[in-house]
Amino acid sequence: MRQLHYFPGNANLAPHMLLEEIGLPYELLLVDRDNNAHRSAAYRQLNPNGLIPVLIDGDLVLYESAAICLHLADCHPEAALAPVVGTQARAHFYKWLIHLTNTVQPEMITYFYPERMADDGAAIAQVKAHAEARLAQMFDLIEDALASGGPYLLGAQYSAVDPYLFMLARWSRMMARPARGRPHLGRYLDMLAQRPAIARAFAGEGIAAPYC
Ligand SMILES: N[C@@H](CCC(=O)N[C@@H](CS)C(=O)NCC(=O)O)C(=O)O
Repeated sequence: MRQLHYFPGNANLAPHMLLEEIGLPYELLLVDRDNNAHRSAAYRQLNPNGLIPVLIDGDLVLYESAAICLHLADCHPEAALAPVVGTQARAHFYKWLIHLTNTVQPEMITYFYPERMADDGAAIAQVKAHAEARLAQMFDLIEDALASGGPYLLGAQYSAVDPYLFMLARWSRMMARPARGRPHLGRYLDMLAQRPAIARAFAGEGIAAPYC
């Protein structure tokens, strides 16, 4: 049995969308962030970092959203969520997933928790503003990639990097230049929002459209 420990809209969104694409049964378990359940001893048994999400898959306990996405894609080749190993498409799949999880996502964390990076109010505001500016540049480059390729991030094939980008793009929705404000990204996000598995994942987390 699969279980996804989640909080609405958190880093569980991309794995959740993949679970819906795969279509096998799973259970959603709410982590009560409002009461700091992610910091509890019981939750830290699952993820010692105290971060959401965690996937339980049989006797496997797995944290890190991108690792969960890779695991789900590997275990369900019939869902075609990643290109064939050893191909150029697979290399680009790695490039995008690692860029999203290793470059864009940490900048999001800086944006949302700038008080972890500085002590006084002015410095905290500056950290947040710089993170937002860097994220805008990152979304500009993703816009360029979609402009010269598409319709998906890898081109013709939908893959796990698309839900991952959707999740991160959603997190930019309150920024001065949200991801959706760029023409190609806007059309891409509209297209993904129509995907039944994505709509089901949002519904499962109690999030209504528009998502971004
Ligand atoms: N690299 C981790 C990051 C997970 C993460 O930062 N999750 C956030 C929610 S989106 C969280 O649990 N935050 C709680 C906290 O920072 O205290 C992953 O992708 O799984």
